[in-house]
Amino acid sequence: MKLYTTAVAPNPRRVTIFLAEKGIDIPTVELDLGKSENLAPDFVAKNPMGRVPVLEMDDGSYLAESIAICRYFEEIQPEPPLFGVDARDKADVEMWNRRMESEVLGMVSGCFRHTHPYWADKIPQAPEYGEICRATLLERMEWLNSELADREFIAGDRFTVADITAHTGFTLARIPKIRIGEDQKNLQRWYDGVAARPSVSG
Ligand SMILES: N[C@@H](CCC(=O)N[C@@H](CS)C(=O)NCC(=O)O)C(=O)O
Repeated sequence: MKLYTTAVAPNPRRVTIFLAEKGIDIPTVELDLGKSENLAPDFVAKNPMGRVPVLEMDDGSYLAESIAICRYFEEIQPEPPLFGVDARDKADVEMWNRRMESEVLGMVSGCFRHTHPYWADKIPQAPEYGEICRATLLERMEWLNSELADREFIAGDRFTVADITAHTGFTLARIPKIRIGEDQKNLQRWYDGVAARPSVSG
């Protein structure tokens, strides 16, 4: 197997953090998104979306989408469980991971893509939409801060893929200058705790 990735980009980081939590080490191929290597015909043949990450299987087939790749590794190596442990817990992790995708990573990404000069010559930008994403994220941060008052992690008392999704979102948020508020102590405590994990800091 081989992972096509970009070390600093949030979606590939979701997979590399996930793999590090599992103790799985596979070869990687680094793509430079700044040079649009993801849009080169040989890469688009692997993933028609032209996006990283992509997992190349031993049979020569390809699997894209961060969470699909994480799911695959969860199935072939269940320990430690990062998608939940029983029917209810798995459903809770699914719910929280989806929320973190749409309400955190999605909003950060929308703000970054539609307001930052990096994207100006790459995509059609709608700055007003980017600012709506920023405002939505700020509301979601208030909500998450209150959710985290009585539990350690996003989906409960165990570290899961939902923490990985949310954390990569908040890390990316620093680029469009969205910071956890000084009064958002629970969110900051959670962020710092995840940042200190070897899978994230290493
Ligand atoms: N839903 C996809 C999103 C993948 C994605 O957006 N990857 C970004 C890097 S974080 C990318 O390849 N961007 C390049 C581009 O948009 O040109 C996933 O979860 O893997």
